[in-house]
Amino acid sequence: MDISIIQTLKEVSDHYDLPGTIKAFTQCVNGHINDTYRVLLRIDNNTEKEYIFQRINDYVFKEPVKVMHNIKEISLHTRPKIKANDCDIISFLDNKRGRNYTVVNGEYWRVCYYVKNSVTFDYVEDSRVLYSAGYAFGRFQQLLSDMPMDKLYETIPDFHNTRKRMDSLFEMVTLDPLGRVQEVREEIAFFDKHRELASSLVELLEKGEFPLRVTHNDTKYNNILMDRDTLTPLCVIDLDTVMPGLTAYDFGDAIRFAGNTAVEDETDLSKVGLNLEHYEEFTRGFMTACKGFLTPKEVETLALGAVVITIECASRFLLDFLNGDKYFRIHRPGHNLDRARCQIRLAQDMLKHYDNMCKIIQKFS
Ligand code: GN1
Ligand code: MG
Repeated sequence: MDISIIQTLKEVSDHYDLPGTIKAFTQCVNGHINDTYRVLLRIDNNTEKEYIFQRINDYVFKEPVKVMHNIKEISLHTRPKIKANDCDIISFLDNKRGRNYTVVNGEYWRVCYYVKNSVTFDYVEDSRVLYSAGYAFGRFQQLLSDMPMDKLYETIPDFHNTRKRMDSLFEMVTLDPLGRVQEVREEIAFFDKHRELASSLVELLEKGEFPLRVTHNDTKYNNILMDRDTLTPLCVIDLDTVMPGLTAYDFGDAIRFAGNTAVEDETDLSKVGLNLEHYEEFTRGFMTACKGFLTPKEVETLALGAVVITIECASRFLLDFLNGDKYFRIHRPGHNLDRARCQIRLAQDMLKHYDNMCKIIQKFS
């Protein structure tokens, strides 16, 4: 184990009034962006307590202080509304200087409690998890539906501006810094064909057809801690990208992940597609929690959100592959290309099922 990381975790912990000393830690590997450690503190001979220590990725988040400001604001807004047994929203501990982040060796760190008896899923068959995930992300939107938008920074400008995402991809194709474009002609043709569709929600927003809302913007269900026994949602995590956005993208990104019949980076594309039963269960949970505040146009564009965000995500993976894998952490050569191909296949399958997707939303609206 890297000795310097132990040293760093100790240094970080010194900035907090924690009740004990570090006894052990493990690295959590499911996120693509930040570095996350589960840290065990020894309090006395009989007591131990677990925390999460996380290093913010400053290649992705150029202004970590603004990210942490947003998280604090969300916490202040939602805290009074959340009752004892409700699904919570993660917040970070204040350090000895009253800040919810700590800088060590020029790196930004934050610390929170480890939520006991919690579990996250990268792939699941149990429909209770789908309902829970839909409910948790719908409720998240509902809790923030009256939050003044001007309290939040746009921490990654144009994060889900799919028109700009398409432009960036085609610019990278022109640059082709590593000569990888020749491998991905078919994939590029897909984006060429769907470039207009990908921009459709951005256009509707520009025309004022639906409102901007405070959204999560990274609604994979592994960003919800669930109760290991009951599978009810305990806590929404990964608030780094909470900022003004579209409900359709939060719904859509969740479907991209939860509705896939395979994992996000499946290489056997015959396994990849939209699971309509999972889609329906997620939608049922989401619409239950969102009752009363979505506009008819927002409801009408939810399914479109799933298609558009899946195309967007595919484009981001492909761009990163062409650019030498600088943004998303990879675990094998070609990993971002595998991810892109999987997302393209999923988007194609969604297009085939599009009418059904819309009907299911109508059923619960
Ligand atoms: C990244 O936090 P993490 O690694 O789960 C990314 C999301 C992508 C997702 C794809 C800040 O999320 O936008 O949808 O990977 N986060 C950021 O799995 O870019
Ligand atoms: Mg994230």
